[in-house]
Amino acid sequence: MKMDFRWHGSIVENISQNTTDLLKVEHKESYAAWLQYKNIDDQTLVNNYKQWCGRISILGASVVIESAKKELLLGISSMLGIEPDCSSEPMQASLVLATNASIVDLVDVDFDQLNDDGYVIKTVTSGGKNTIFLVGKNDSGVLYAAFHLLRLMQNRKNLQQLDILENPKNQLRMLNQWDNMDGSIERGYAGNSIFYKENEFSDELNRIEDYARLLSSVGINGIAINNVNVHKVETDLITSRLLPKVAEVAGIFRAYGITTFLSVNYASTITIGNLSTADPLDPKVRQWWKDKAEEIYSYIPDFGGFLVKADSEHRPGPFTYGRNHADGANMLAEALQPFNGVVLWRCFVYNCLQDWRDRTTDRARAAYDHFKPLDGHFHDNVILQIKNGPMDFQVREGVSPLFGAMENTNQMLEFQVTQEYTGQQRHLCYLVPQWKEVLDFDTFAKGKGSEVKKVVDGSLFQYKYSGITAVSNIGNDYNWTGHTLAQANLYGFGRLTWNPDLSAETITDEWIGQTFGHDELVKELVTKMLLKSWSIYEKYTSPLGVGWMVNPHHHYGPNVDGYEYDVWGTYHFADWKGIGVDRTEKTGTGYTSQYFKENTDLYEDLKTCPDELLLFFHNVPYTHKLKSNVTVIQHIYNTHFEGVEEAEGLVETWSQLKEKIDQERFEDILKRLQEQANHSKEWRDIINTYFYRKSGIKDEKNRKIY
Ligand code: GCV
Repeated sequence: MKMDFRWHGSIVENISQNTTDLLKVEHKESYAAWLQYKNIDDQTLVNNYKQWCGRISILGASVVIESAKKELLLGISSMLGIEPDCSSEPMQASLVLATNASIVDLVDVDFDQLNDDGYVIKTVTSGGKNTIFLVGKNDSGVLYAAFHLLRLMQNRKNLQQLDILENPKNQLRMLNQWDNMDGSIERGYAGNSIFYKENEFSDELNRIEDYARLLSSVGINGIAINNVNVHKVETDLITSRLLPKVAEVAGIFRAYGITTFLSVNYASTITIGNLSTADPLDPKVRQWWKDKAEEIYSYIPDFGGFLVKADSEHRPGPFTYGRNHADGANMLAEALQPFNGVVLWRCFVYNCLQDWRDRTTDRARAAYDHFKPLDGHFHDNVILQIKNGPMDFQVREGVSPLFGAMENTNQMLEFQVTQEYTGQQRHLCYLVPQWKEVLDFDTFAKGKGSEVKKVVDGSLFQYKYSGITAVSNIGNDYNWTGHTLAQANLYGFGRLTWNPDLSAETITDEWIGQTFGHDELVKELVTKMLLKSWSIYEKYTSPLGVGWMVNPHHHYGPNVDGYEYDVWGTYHFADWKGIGVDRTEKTGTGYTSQYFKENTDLYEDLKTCPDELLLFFHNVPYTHKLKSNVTVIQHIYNTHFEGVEEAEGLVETWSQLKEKIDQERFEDILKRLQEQANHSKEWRDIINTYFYRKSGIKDEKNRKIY
């Protein structure tokens, strides 16, 4: 069936009807996320923008440049109601798109300052004629420049005197899908996979294209399209049965400057290769992977490489054969090397069945203990992918001490945009402020000023490959992310991978302007809600860095003793005397010694350890006084009461915007905030009651604790 429909004001004809098309019509604001391209109603501004956007010249031809053109035409026609003329003649144009190679004589720019994917946006006035040049170092740079211009227009910025030069700070800016081929998503909270359905690829390719647009608009340039837990069916992704489909998806992403990667089963040689071993030193195994790489590249010549979870949570790995992780990673690296592919080797390696009663073992130590001794042993096309914290994406935990600890091994950082432990997109938890803290954390690896962001942008140790990746938070829900405000996490992640120095305020402001428009009250209140939300969530869930008090397995809702692998006792070591994990060198697990001295000293000493991480590093009596002069137990009570009040405050604040937001998004968000406020009471009551019973100490303010 054919239909016509409006995509935000511009008429798009003859598009065959499928689910995605209907989503775009029926849920247009929710679906469009931050690429709303709403009609601009300020006529002066429209007239001003029209002088730049009426005649576009495009120099160069490639699928990526074609995407830039498509996006500009869509954005301009939607916002300004005009259909620009397009040509390849720069002299007559008001907007010129080009790579620097094709434009070098026309615009006065020092192109040597541009790195791969970088771009210049410059307004040039000559002979009474004004032109905006969008010039990329490469084709992706042109696309990023187009998205940048559209961002400026969506944010109603003046285009009169643009002189912008942007280079991405990180070379690899990736997302990891934890999508399974049965259509489910591990830790997915926004419906099912947009990639797979019933163990086949989805045929809704235009949904994947819209995802690519969203990602490219914030600078993402790589994606691993299947879960790191690779089951039998996904092991087949690297076989001739499914590679044509992978290639089709890779083609969609390629047009948006995004390289496709696959998560692979370390034991593929056994599962699909008819070998009896996956020993990385076995010549037959090595040859199998070399042949396999060649086959993959025959389908996808620019394939990015493999993402691997090995020897972790029951996944196979080199330990089975008495080999180490350098042996495992290097075997794959060797196979990918002739094609310039890379291995993203995860450091989330730990023994999930370890005995916690022995207080010298500590899951937090595991990544460093396994990998630090291997520094310098990995091939230069291996990148170690390290979670931001040593445990697992908790509401708050220390920063992984592995960052900066391996001078001779490429490293990249892994965040989790999907809100596994942070409210599962039913609660509002804007993670940009948390990620900023991690990126700005000073490792002291080369003295003061050795922040994590400088480790993972490769500049501290001149890594050949490095970057930032994250677990995505999208699914096939009509608004992509379940909670509409969780779109801000995806946006913010992308923007931070492009430039970790952007402030949370800038990112938030940009996102709100594009997503909800420019009403002052909307800006003020949504900014407040987003920027406070991590702290609110932390208050009613996880005090002082203790972490993990969630229901086992699904990780939603309060359960103080809920750590699933903790068959041996409690994770937080709370008893009648006190609470917290002693990770000190002196009396605990020795984890603090994995940091460089400045941080070891900071965390080791109770007097200097920051309150918000106190229970992550120390076991203290409930009566221990925090720097705020409040006791630990009183802090637990206070923050849980405050957290509920503040969660209720979110509902009130949002309610003030009823007349200013379209009905669907207003109500969707309101419902989620109401659920959050109710659920926060359950958290408060369960946690306060638990610690009241454990400690026997009353709330000083005599509030009701059950
Ligand atoms: C993909 C945590 C999650 C798992 C996830 C794992 C990982 O343990 O709960 O769902 O598995 O991290 O990052 O590999």
